[in-house]
Amino acid sequence: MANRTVTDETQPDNEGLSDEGTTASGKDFVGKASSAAGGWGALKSVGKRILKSGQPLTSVRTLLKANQPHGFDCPGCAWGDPEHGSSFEFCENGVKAVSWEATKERVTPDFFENHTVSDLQQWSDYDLEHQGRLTQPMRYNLETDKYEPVAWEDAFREIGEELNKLPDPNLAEFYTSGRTSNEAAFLYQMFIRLYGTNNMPDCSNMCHEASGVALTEAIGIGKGTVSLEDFDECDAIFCVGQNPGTNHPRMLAELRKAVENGAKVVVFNPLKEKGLKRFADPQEKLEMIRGGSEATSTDYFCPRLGGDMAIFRGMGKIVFEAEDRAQREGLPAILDHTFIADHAAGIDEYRELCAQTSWEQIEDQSGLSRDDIAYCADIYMKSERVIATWAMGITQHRHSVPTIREIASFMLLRGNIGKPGAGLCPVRGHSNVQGDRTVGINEKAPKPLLDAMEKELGVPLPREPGHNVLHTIGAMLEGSAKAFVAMGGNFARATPDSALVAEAFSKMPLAVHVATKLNHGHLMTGQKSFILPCLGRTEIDKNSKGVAQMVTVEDSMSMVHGSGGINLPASKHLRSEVKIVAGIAKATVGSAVVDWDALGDDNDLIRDMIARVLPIYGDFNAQVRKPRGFRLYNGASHRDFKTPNSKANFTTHDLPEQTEWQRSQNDDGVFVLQTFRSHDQYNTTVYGMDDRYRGVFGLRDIVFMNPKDMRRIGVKARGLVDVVGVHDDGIERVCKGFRVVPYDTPLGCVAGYYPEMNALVPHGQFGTQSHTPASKSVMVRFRVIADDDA
Ligand SMILES: Nc1nc2c(c(=O)[nH]1)N[C@H]1C(S)=C(S)[C@@H](COP(=O)(O)OP(=O)(O)OC[C@H]3O[C@@H](n4cnc5c(=O)[nH]c(N)nc54)[C@H](O)[C@@H]3O)O[C@H]1N2
Ligand SMILES: Nc1nc2c(c(=O)[nH]1)N[C@H]1C(S)=C(S)[C@@H](COP(=O)(O)OP(=O)(O)OC[C@H]3O[C@@H](n4cnc5c(=O)[nH]c(N)nc54)[C@H](O)[C@@H]3O)O[C@H]1N2
Ligand SMILES: [Mo]
Repeated sequence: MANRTVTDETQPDNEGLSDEGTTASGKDFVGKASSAAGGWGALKSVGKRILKSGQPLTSVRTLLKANQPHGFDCPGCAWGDPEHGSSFEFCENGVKAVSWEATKERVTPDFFENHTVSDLQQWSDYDLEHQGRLTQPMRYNLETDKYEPVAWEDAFREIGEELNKLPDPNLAEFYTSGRTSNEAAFLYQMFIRLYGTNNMPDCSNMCHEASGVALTEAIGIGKGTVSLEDFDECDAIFCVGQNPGTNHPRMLAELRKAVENGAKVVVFNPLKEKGLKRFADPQEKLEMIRGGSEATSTDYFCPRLGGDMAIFRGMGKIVFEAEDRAQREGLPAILDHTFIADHAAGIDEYRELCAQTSWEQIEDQSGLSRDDIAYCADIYMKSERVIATWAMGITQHRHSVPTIREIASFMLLRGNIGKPGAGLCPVRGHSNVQGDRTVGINEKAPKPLLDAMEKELGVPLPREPGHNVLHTIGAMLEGSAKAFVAMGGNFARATPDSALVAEAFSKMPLAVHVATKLNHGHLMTGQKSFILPCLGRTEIDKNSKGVAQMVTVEDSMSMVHGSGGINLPASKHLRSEVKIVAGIAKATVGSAVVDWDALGDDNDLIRDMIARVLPIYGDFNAQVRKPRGFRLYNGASHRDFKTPNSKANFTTHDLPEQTEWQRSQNDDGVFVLQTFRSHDQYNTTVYGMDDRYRGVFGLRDIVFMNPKDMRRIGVKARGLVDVVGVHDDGIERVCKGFRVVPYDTPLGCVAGYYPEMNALVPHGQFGTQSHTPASKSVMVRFRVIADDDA
């Protein structure tokens, strides 16, 4: 079977782009893209990063401890750690995340004395975070428009007083970003529930919520089923809607190994992401010397935005047709009938859905031909063990839940769940986003968790579901939200309609940010605002008895690891997230039910409590002290499906009547925009202005567009446009002054960077069931300001 890469007329190959703009004028932001991910480019970037941190020795020492049995868990991503790592796993992403935290730059009270908040609001995301680590708790003074130092205990007392003034606890919103450890998150949700609300918006609502919802329905657990070892044993991987070269670089080693082992790696991605083509592993010394690189995929297809559900439906059709043929001709079965009979429900309805879906609809939504889809289905049918992986390219559409149900159904057909070398793998984003959910950061937590919490605490807790991110935005915009507390993150910049959200923040009576670095969210000050600086994961955290404290996190493969810092804290005033939560909680709900001082001083006590409430943690304190931790029980990976009917369920969703791409075709000049990450950012943290793998340098206000579309709207390379939102809710959305970059993206599909483009993402367009903002299918049009780089 020859390998395929789709490069037809609608999808011109953009390798030619590399030759553009190599002269050195300020305007030439399109340059030579790397030919493979990793390699010397990555090493060079790492070297620069380490020098830039100002603490080269500390940085190197710190890196050697990343993801090692006795080090800290790398805050870079949620990819799993190998069982027998010898030296540290090199990863450009990890280096950036670690040196970002280990910088020698500091944001001291003097800094705030020298700059008003209104001043700082004019700074870029990049400039703000590059000022370095926050050093002292600060309180906003409305009169001077400056942040001023405040003692920890005063901050806690005032925050408690403000929260207790609210007539209804449901007027407060408690956000969590996914770096927060299990211990801090558990304490935080306990405090929030004792305070009286389930308003727990978290970054997961904007991220893998759709995976959680879809997989819970399909297989009874909202998590992936694979472990890292499965990648060594698989025959095929479908890698869909993700860019691991940038966002989970350690995954490239697995993809590459799979290709070397003879497995097929099939990619569906509208863009030809470098890392999904070739990877030079900086850990392979010989290869580095020879300048070689190896393939990370065998077959690459570029569907239209939002077209993946149609592809999987099409492949399902082909599989059923092949099964019918096999039965007619007395050939071996294609479906895994034993698995389906023993473990699955609803195949007849799914077969019917597949039969009813027309090829015309499948080809139009996906942009792939029936032939191409049949080719992929053939790979699936010839493989005994198949893994499907995905990330934001799948989860940030209106029909994300149906799409993930479709992927799961397709995998069930041949029993590809719960056997070695096979399974589902939603690749999580933040390093502990999965763990935060497991320990109770959930606005609609399952009843058993709430029952167990009540039993542990001996008091009733609120049962009404609380706010997710979109509900919180709604409450802010209508003015009913009166307090906002953030455990990390950058809510105001990460959320859709960021311009509106920013405005709403200024009316908020109380805003509290627990953070490591300054960001725009902190500058959208309400009447009372606090910045509470915390220790980062790389830093030593000692309790009052001088005993070093460890925290724990859970990766995408349900592995729970310990993480203990090794660097000295950035400032002697910093406190751990655990201690900060305990401080706010004590000042707000008092210590009658929970001894916050004791828990805040000993993470072992928190872990004991977690294990009492959530028995899956077993003897948590003992297990987590084993090298590399332990795996939480994952029923689906043992074919123990914890669904109401105890079966894995096939989907019952129709394809969307129209995808956004199809809708955009009704109106000349309307495009579908995906908002994604450059190679030099971590969500709202902008490390630098380059996107090396895509060949873009020194600029982020850009739009990637197919050259044919550029001709259609009358703009040349580097032309200047305003990007205007097309959404019929009467709100004007515009991003002004963006440069157009010709790029190999399907016709009608454009791309740009988040968070800059969040002003265009409408909060009213979100995933059915998941409430995830549809930030990969935003309808826009263009106003051409200058047709070339004038
Ligand atoms: N360095 C770095 N690492 C990170 C992060 C970071 O910002 N920087 N963020 C972390 C977080 S929180 C997360 S959630 C993950 C995000 O990891 P990713 O999901 O890889 O992140 P995105 O940059 O949003 O990339 C989306 C990818 O999906 C493709 N895509 C978009 N729409 C579609 C579609 O409709 N169909 C298909 N098939 N593909 C599509 C895009 O072309 C792009 O390659 O990474 C984590 N790791
Ligand atoms: N348009 C668009 N919007 C998106 C996305 C998209 O693809 N497109 N992706 C979405 C996704 S997947 C996600 S996960 C969200 C991310 O949303 P968030 O998680 O809210 O955002 P981050 O940018 O990761 O947060 C960065 C801030 O976290 C703080 N921080 C860093 N480390 C720590 C720590 O150890 N402790 C504490 N307390 N604070 C810390 C720092 O102050 C830093 O400024 O954005 C979402 N928004
Ligand atoms: Mo994420």
